[in-house]
Amino acid sequence: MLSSHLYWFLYRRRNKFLILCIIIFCTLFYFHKNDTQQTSKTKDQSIKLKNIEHGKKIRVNRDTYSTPEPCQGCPGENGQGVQLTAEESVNLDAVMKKEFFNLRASEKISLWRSIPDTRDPLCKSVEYPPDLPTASVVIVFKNERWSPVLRTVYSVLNRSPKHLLKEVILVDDQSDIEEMGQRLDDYCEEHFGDLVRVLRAPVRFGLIKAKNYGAKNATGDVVIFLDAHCEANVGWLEPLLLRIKEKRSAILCPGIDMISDTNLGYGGTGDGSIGGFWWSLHFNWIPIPQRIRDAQKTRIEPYPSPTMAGGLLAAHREYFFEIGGYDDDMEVWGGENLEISFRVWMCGGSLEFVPCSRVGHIFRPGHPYNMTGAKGKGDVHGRNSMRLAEVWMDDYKRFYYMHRYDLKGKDFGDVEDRREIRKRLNCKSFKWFLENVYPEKFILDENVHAYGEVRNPSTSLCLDTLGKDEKGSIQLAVFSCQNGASANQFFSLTKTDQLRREDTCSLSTGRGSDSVGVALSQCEYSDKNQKWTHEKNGTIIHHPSKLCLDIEGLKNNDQINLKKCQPNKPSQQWLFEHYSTT
Ligand code: LR7
Ligand code: MN
Repeated sequence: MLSSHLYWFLYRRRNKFLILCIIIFCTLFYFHKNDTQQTSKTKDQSIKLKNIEHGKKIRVNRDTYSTPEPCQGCPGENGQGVQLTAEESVNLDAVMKKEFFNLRASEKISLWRSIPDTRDPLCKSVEYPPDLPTASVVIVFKNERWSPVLRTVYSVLNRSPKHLLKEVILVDDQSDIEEMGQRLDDYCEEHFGDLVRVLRAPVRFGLIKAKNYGAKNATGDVVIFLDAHCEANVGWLEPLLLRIKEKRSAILCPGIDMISDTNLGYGGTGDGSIGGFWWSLHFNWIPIPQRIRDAQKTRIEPYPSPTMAGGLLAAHREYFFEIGGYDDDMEVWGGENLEISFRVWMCGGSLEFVPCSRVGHIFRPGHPYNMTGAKGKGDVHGRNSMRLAEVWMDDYKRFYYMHRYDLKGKDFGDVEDRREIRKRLNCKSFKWFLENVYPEKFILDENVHAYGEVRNPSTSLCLDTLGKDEKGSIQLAVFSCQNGASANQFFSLTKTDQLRREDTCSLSTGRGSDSVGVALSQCEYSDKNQKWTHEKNGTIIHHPSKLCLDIEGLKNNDQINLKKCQPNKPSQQWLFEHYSTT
């Protein structure tokens, strides 16, 4: 229309003045348009992605965090858990056994759903600079199902500013699930163009090598790993990128929210914890120590953590490889999270939790894939952990082998390349890590009077936890002494007079009577009920009660008692495996 009028005017040369006006008008219009583009990038940069099954058509707008069109009445909206009908629940057990989460509930939820904003309210007013580094999100998967994987992808696309998200890379680690084959390629191509790439592992890599593979193919400044059953929350990306912009050598974890494996409800978890570890080289959560809280200027700034859970992290891509990526010879699952944690700290970087970044994860009680590696003879976590202990833990690896006596002398492959990294980067010792990064960690044979197994010589029975989970309070028992082959029999008598294990302390479970049980529960330095001494006459006395550990009449698996002290009674005689000389 406009051009035909223009033509008409020009053709007729009716009025030079009019032409001049048009030129001026066009120039003004051009500059005005450029100006508005600068101030509101949103319009031009939004990308139209097609419908996402279930629910209404939604235009996926990657520029803003704006909540999408609500899928009114759809199951699971606002992060609600999903109730299945009786019909839908038929044989649900079999589904749960195979997938380890409620696939049917997941399939009822839109691939793009709203979830509650679980951030600290303070996070909402943080302003981020526009020139943050870009991110590649790498999601590896083995036998993961369509709906959680695509929901992960959509949450990332929808909740990341477009100019900061370089790409999403899906690495299929040889899944056996048909829908994740060609159908996934086609879907991604049709809906996301080159924004989401699917890479196929040529052989089964295991998640550790698969993550390396994904990161090697990434092109963003920052690489972010997510498990394939996550949901990124509002504003999750910017705080990670900002921190990496400030500190290239910081490896960052978002706060991890809980997505229920049974009904897919999305729940916040708060920020009460940092990552620790057991000497068995399993990850655990510990309460944030006061020293860390004190060092924070505001409660929403990133804070250091000794270790991480593993799956969800952001790192400067080049830095990630400079410090050695992941150990490519670790198989299938496990150990890489502690390995990278120790390594980043010891080699001059830091590991931090970023409270304003929140991502949900489906916690599953099992794995929908084979956990057997080619080399680990089935025990992939054991072998992977051996590799990390051998490279990073110096003499402290003894505590790992105390737990895994069976692995002593077993093959853990070649670790020369990994030791080379440690040399090249001039990394600090594991002792430095314990003293400076994780001073809360109890070291089983330091600052103790005695340690090791606690034997009654007349019966050759030893104090024993019987392998019970020490997360809760458990009764202390006795069992035939294993001569160091069982971590269940390892105790330390500390210089602060606690008779303790790695994380729990002994205390009496009653008062006054002449046969009182002994439990292991959370250590409290100020709790007098946790005070014990080992006397020269061989007894072990519980202080507040003045009663002695007594094994009279006990056999394997019986609970130990406290009785009135009688120093000459053989059932009250105890010997620790080692006595400290210092
Ligand atoms: O052989 C495999 N190949 C894979 O690609 C095995 C698994 N995988 C994929 C899998 O499909 C998934 O997407 O790897 C990802 C992680 O596997 P999960 O989800 O079965 O593992 P997890 O959640 O039980 O494991 C945690 O510990 C692992 C140890 O190796 C990894 O570090 C996981 O990434 C990690 N997950 C988290 O930390 C999520 C947050 C948990 C918390 C708190
Ligand atoms: Mn997971």
